[in-house]
Order: sequence, then C-alpha cells, then structure tokens
Amino acid sequence: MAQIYHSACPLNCWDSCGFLVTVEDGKVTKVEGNPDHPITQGKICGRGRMLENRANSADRLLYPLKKIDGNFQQISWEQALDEIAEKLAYYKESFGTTSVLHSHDYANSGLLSNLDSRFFHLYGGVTELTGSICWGAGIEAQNWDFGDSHSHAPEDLSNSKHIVIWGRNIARTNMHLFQSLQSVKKQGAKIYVIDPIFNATAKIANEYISIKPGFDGFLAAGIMKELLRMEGHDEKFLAAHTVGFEDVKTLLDSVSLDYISEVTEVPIALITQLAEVYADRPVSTIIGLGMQRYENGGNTIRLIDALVAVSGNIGIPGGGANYANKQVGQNFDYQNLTIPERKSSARTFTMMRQAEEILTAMDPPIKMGIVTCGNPLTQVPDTNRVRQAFESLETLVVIDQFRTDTAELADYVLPAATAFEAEDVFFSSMYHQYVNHGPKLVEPPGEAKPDAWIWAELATRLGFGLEFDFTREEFLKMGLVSMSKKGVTLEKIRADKFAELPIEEVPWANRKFKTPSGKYEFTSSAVPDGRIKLSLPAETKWAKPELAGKYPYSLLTIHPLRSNHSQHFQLFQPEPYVKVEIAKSVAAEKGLKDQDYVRVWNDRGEIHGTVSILKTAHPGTINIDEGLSARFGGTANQLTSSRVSDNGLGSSLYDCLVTIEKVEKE
Ligand SMILES: Nc1nc2c(c(=O)[nH]1)N[C@H]1C(S)=C(S)[C@@H](COP(=O)(O)OP(=O)(O)OC[C@H]3O[C@@H](n4cnc5c(=O)[nH]c(N)nc54)[C@H](O)[C@@H]3O)O[C@H]1N2
Ligand SMILES: Nc1nc2c(c(=O)[nH]1)N[C@H]1C(S)=C(S)[C@@H](COP(=O)(O)OP(=O)(O)OC[C@H]3O[C@@H](n4cnc5c(=O)[nH]c(N)nc54)[C@H](O)[C@@H]3O)O[C@H]1N2
Ligand code: SF4
Ligand SMILES: [Mo]
Repeated sequence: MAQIYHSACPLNCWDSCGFLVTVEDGKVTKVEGNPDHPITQGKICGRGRMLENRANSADRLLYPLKKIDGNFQQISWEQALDEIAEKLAYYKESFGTTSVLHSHDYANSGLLSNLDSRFFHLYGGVTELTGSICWGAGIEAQNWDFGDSHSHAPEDLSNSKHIVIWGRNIARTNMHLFQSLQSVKKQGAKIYVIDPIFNATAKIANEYISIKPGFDGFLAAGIMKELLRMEGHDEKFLAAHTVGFEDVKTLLDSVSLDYISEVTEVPIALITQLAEVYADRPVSTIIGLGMQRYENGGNTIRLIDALVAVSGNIGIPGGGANYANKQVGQNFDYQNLTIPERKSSARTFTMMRQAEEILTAMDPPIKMGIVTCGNPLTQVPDTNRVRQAFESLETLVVIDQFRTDTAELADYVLPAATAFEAEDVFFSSMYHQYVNHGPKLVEPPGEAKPDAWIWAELATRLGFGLEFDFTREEFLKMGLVSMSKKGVTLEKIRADKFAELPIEEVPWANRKFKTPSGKYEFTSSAVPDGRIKLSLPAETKWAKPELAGKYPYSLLTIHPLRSNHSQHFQLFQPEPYVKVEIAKSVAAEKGLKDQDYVRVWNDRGEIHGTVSILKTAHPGTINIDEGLSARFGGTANQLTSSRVSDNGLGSSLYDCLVTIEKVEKE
C-alpha cells in the first residue's frame, strides 16, 4: 500500500526543499514538495522530482566493483574493504598518510556526509582539498570585507525598494527565490538583472543590463564613481563603521567613466541610472556565483560589496550583499563529528588545481585517491589534465551511486546509498535558515550502503573502529549539541519535519563585523596588501591580445536547467546532447545558424555540439551548459582553465576564450 512520508532534498542547491515522498512496496514511487515547508510551499523542481528515477534507476551501482585487466568485475564487500584497507595501511606505512588524496565536492547536503573527514582525520590526515570551484573566490572576498559571508533571511526581501540581481540565474537555479521576486515585484519592488545572457530571470526585470563577461568589478567601480559624484553615498556609515575608504577613492580616481564604459560595454547612462538606484535605499543586491568564476573574481565581489557599503545598504532591512549564508551551517558542531585534532599530518591542494598537484606532488607523491560526493572528471576544470592525473594514481577508489566518468577510471567502485535510504538532516548554507529531516524510507538496492557504513568498516579494519561505533542517531546528536541547547533537538526536527535555525535576519545590523578591526574593511587587514584592485579577467583582448586574436569568444559553462551538474542527464529521454548557445554576433561572424553542427575549441581542448542562437546575449558570448558526461559528448570542462582566482581560493571556469567553426557531423 502506498504511504506518504516527509523527507528532504539532498542536492547541492540554494533551496534545500522539504519533500513528501510516496513509498510503495519498499520503493520510492513519487517525490513532491511539502506544502507545510515555509520555503518549499509544496513546489519543487524537476531535479527534485527526478530523485525518484535516480533512486530506482537500472543504472544504479549495486555491488562493489574491482577493475581486473581493464574490466570491472563484481566482488564481495569483504574483499573490497579488506583490499582497500590493506592499501591504506601500506601507503601510510611506506609513504605517510598524505600520500592519499581525498577528492570530493558537496553533492549531499546531509550533516553525516561530513563523516568522511572523521575517517581521514583518524587515519592520520590525508591530502585534502581547499577552496571551492563553486564559490571560493566570493566567500574569501566576503571574509575579507565583512569577516564572513551572511545573507538576509528570505522574508526580508519584501523590505527592498530595489533588487539588483547580479550574475545569478535565479529562475533556473533558485526557484523559490524566483517566486519571491515575482511577488515583491507585484508589491512595487523594482528588479534589475546584470548578466551577459538575457536569461529567464531577466524576463521579469524592470531593467536588463548586458555586460561583457568578467567586467562586473569595473561596473561596480563606475556606479560608485557616479554615486559619489551625486553625493548619494552614506557618509555616516562610512565614517563610523568602515576602514580603508580612502583607498577606494584613490582606486576610483585612477580610472575614468569612459574607460569603464568601454571595457564593460555598458553605456554611461545606464551606469548613472544604477547609481541613482543604489542611492535610493533599501537596495538588496543578490550576488551570483557566475561572475566570480574568473581570475579577477575575488576583486569583483569585493568591488560589489564596496558599492553596497558605500551606498549604505549594509545592516538595514531590505539591503545586503547577499552571496552565501554561512550563518546557517555555523549552527552545527562539525568538530564533534570530524575531530580534526586527531590528525597528525596535513597537506592541502586547491580544489581547482588538484590535477596539476597530483601530477607534480613530491614528498610524498600521491599514491591513492578516494573520491566521495563528487565527479571530478566531469566537473573539475581542464578535463584532459584531470584524466591524466587520476589515471596516474596507483589506486583510485570512487564511492558513488552511478558509474560516472570518474568511476570509469577507478580500481574500486563502491555503491553508495541515496538520501532516501538512510536517516540524516539536510540544510544549505546558501539561502534559507531551515534544516529538514530525512528519515530512512527504503532499503538501499542490491548491496549499496550508506557512506558512513563504508567508513566504519574501513575504520574497523584499520584499528580505529571504536571511533565509528555509533548509530546514525548518535552521530546526528553529536552534530546537534549546540543547537539542542537552543531547543532545536533531533527529536524536535524529527517530529516537526523541519526546524528554523537561529540566524540574524538582517546581518550586520549591529554594525559589528567579524573582521580584525571589527569594522567593514574596504582595505582588508587580514592579508598583507588588502587593498581592492581593479583587475582584468585573465583571458580578454585587454590582457592577452594574441590569445584573443586566436580565440575571440567568451565561453560560459553555466548550470543546466534540468540536471544538478552531472547527476540527472543520464535519466533524460531523449538522450541529452551538447547544445552550443551563441550570441547573434557570433552567428553572424561565423555564418552559423540554428542546428548547425560545430566544434568549439582552444589550446586546452575541443567539444562538438549543435548550435542554438540566443535571442539576446552579449556580443561574443558562447554558452555550453556544464555537467554533460563524456558519453553524451561532454564535458565542457575540456575547454576551461584550472587557474585559481586572484585570492587563491576560487576557480576561473568562465574566464575562458574559445573559437568556433561549422563541421560535418561524425
Ligand atoms: N538547475 C540547477 N540549479 C542549480 C544547480 C544546477 O546544477 N542546476 N547547481 C546549484 C549550485 S551547486 C550552484 S553553485 C548554484 C549556482 O547558481 P547561479 O549563480 O544562479 O548559477 P550559475 O550557473 O553559477 O551562474 C550563472 C549566471 O551568471 C551569469 N554570468 C556568467 N558570467 C558572468 C559575468 O561575468 N557577469 C555577470 N554579471 N554574470 C555572469 C550567467 O550568464 C548566469 O546567468 O545553483 C544551484 N542550483
Ligand atoms: N564548467 C563548469 N564546471 C563546473 C561548474 C560550472 O559552472 N561550470 N560548476 C561548479 C560547481 S558550482 C559545483 S558545486 C561543482 C559540482 O561538482 P560535483 O559535486 O562533482 O558534481 P555532481 O555532478 O553533483 O557530482 C556529484 C557526484 O556525487 C554523487 N553522490 C551524490 N550523493 C552522494 C552520496 O551521498 N554519497 C556519495 N559517495 N556520492 C554521492 C553523485 O552521484 C555524483 O556522481 O561543479 C563545478 N564545475
Ligand atoms: S534541487 Fe533545489 S529546488 Fe529542486 S527540489 Fe531540490 S532543493 Fe528544491
Ligand atoms: Mo556550486
């Protein structure tokens, strides 16, 4: 008989939805939105609904696999775990624990997905990844400016007069914020979208500003110049709560509005109009992740933060430099779960340059890689290099639910359970402040096991099994100690299905910043030269004229509509293909029309696909959605660069020049 249970979306997404899941004969048969959940309000996206198809897919990994003579063969868990534990013991003994690399991303937003770190810390400390391909540059930028990255609570949007959506694809990536935008617009709020692509969010904007990719920092500088000229800035806030404003003024004086308009390709009249908007508080700035995936990404976000600060839009209802919402995750006790103090060795590689680092590491070299909650072969930049790096490892273990591009390279593939197959609590530090409960609803298919079971089994074989001798309930309680003291206990989350976490609805309202000076720092004192810089992206005609001569077009590889990265594409009917979206100017220059088959390439790689001409996009822009695996003609990351952002912690995925030509279909 069909029964309906509450559950939660585990996907890496802004919305962190509450679900109602139908279970019939021990199988999940339907996933819907929980109407009682304050954010979800009964509506979820196709990626959430398709978690049913993912859980029941015939392509799920069901048994441990070992590659023998180039082919995968099914082996028992005993054999897989014994052999992997033996290798871990051998590498520790012979080369030290940092000869093992833990490569991961954040594909499961459950609290207990952090238990992988507990395992690696107790093992002795492996080579870990720092920074983030996703949002690293912006997080570090806000750490320097504010001391942390906090957003206003979703409800606060109704206090905004103006909402500037800067490089975010809200209609596609954050559906419940899109719904809020539609409703506050009806109440009179004005919406502005700044983006090289006229996306679905732009359709509801009062004004759309088309910009040259990678030049948003310059645009923010132009708006600040105009704001100061028209005396729309907030003198009181600047005098009482900030340091380093003189440095910003010097920077702004070093560049003319004409130059800014030339490089951003935004008319001066529009820059002036945006300055008028910023002077008319409160303005909510919703900062996207797209525009910080450039070499100058850290400075871009700092310049936008600076504009929000100069215009007096920090710490007021309806304002904010809304990027991430780290205060949500800060409610949990990760230290109890991961016990970092137990590791005795440490080494870090940046997430972006994991391939180069694997290939060049000495002392010790990387011998073994263990991949969890990530698919680096598809998602990490410069695929050809990533492939070379992972192929060079003596032993590669991939723990996943599907046979991904990365799993194809593995020596051992271990089948992981999905979120419906083990209890956890789910949340996201991106947007809202609710934590959702996800009970165990069904048994994992075949011999698939929750990741935590795998860590416990390996720990037992390596002699620290006692540290994993806890039930999931006990582990969850370890992560909820501080919250329990504030009344948010596991029992309450279970009973209520979700719980509101304590956060500040209007961050920085008390003007106490988490920076070293306690003030908003235009010039950061957390680093040696903390002044903001007006810097160019790496791949442009201004910075690299020769490269731009050969590869004149800017390639964006934005997030796909119906898939969370690489996770849903294999479920599509008909099969997905590489769609190459091009601006009209590119079509005109290259004589291309819709449905033409093309190759897109640069010195790093090449991809083939089918042309779709974008109705409105900045001249010279091309987009190929990220996430398609090799078997469907991907990945777009064959073209992207693994350069890190200016502040060392982010990627430069969209800072990528390419060219394009028509070819015969193979
Ligand atoms: N459907 C769907 N939703 C998702 C995901 C998914 O894979 N699919 N992934 C989730 C994850 S992990 C994340 S990080 C978020 C990301 O959420 P978003 O930040 O909304 O999405 P992105 O695709 O990273 O950002 C792309 C936007 O930035 C614009 N952009 C690119 N370069 C520039 C630039 O130089 N300047 C300006 N102004 N705009 C620029 C693009 O045109 C696009 O509109 O989405 C989450 N939600
Ligand atoms: N070119 C380009 N590249 C990009 C981006 C871009 O915009 N352009 N976006 C970047 C961004 S924002 C992000 S966040 C990353 C995402 O990068 P990834 O997180 O690597 O991408 P996913 O495709 O979500 O892969 C996650 C894998 O984890 C598996 N998985 C899911 N749940 C579990 C679990 O509970 N346990 C285990 N063991 N495995 C699980 C899934 O089956 C899937 O294979 O990609 C980045 N890469
Ligand atoms: S992917 Fe995002 S919007 Fe879709 S159901 Fe999950 S949390 Fe909600
Ligand atoms: Mo992301």
